[in-house]
Amino acid sequence: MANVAVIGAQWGDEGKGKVVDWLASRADIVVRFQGGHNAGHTLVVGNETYKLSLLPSGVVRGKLGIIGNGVVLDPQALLDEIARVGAQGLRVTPENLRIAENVPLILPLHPALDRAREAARGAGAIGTTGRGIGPAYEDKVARRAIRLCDLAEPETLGRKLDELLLHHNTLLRGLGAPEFGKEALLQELLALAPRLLPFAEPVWQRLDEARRAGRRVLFEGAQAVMLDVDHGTYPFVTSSNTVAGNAAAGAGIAPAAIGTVLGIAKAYTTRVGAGPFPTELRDEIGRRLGERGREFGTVTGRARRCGWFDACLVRQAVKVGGVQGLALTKLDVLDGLPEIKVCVGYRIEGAELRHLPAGMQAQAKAEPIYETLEGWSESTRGARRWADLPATAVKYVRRIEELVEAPVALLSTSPERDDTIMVS
Ligand code: 2SA
Ligand code: MG
Repeated sequence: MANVAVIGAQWGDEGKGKVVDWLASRADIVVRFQGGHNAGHTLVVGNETYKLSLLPSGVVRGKLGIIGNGVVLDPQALLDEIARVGAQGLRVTPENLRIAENVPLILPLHPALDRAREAARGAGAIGTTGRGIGPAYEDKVARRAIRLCDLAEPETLGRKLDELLLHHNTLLRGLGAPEFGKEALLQELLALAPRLLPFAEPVWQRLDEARRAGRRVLFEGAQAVMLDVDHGTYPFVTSSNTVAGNAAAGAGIAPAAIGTVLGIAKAYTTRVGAGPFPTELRDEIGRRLGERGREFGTVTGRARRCGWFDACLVRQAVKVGGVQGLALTKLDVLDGLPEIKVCVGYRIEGAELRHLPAGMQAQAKAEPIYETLEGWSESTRGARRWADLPATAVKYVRRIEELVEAPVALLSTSPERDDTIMVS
């Protein structure tokens, strides 16, 4: 197997954790290249359920995990997560986890700003995870971020904290939120340094060596294409590029090394947080999808909004995200529905479109154009062979392939890793 990048093709929570876990058994190294602890990947391994936010999923399967420079790293959240999985019997040490020395850090002032801004937005809130992701990326781009390597240089740290606090305290004051003092932050970071620095290294070197040795790398995306800061439903997006192209920049490796790009999509659609969602169902069917699919956020526990599969949007995600094949998950949640709708385009003020335009108002007004397919009464849960699926379920999958213009390469029929069908 060549290298593979896995990205979400909708608004997140497509079941990337399981598919990454399935692929991790065939890889040597698993790399996170964007996002932070706003991600929530659930892995079911036998009787253990691991909820990972920052750790690359491969560590659960004894693979080397790498956190790339494209991630924003909350040191305390990482240490907490390491302690949490440690209590489940999984040891994370510098032997199985390496972190890019140039990764920007999330400090306590980032979630404080994130939450104060969300509160100030009131009804116009984005519905962020409140983890400080946006403010941390802002600091990175503004060239004032504190990076992991700075923990080894107390002088640099002091100087950068001055600049950072000047900026943040001005903003926090304006929002009526408590300000931060330098000394406490400095001491906190210096105390974390000896626990974090053993993980730090120029990971690009390790990846280069791995490439030359023919070792297989799996790039694990977080969030999804429709939450991409450029290509998503802006401003209702996260603050990183979630498309496969960012795997190269966010890890420090050649674009050609990314390999095959697999997009993950649920057999229906969900979204957490605010923003346009043309196929959202605010009715009994929407509630049924949420219940049967257990649609609650891994990180925040928020209930997810549910709706029909939007083939128009996934097709767009396939194009901009560089997706070569799809893994379709949670097909079983549709079991027992007499008919199933699929969105094939939008009607916006009388015009019919085959893509979602970028304007906020246009996106909010987009009404789905549906195609109706026949459902199935049989259970598809746990199916492991294509031949085990009812004919109408096969038809549904085949129609999705046509509409999104990408083949369905994998079909996942339960959270268990082995309940996966390779589609040929
Ligand atoms: P942020 O916190 O700045 O990244 O939020 C901006 C938008 O991005 C959405 N977002 C997500 N959507 C789905 N899943 C995510 N991760 C968790 C999970 C979510 C949870 O995997 O379960 O536990 O609630 C995720 N992370 C960010 C977010 O909802 C905003 O719309
Ligand atoms: Mg998730």
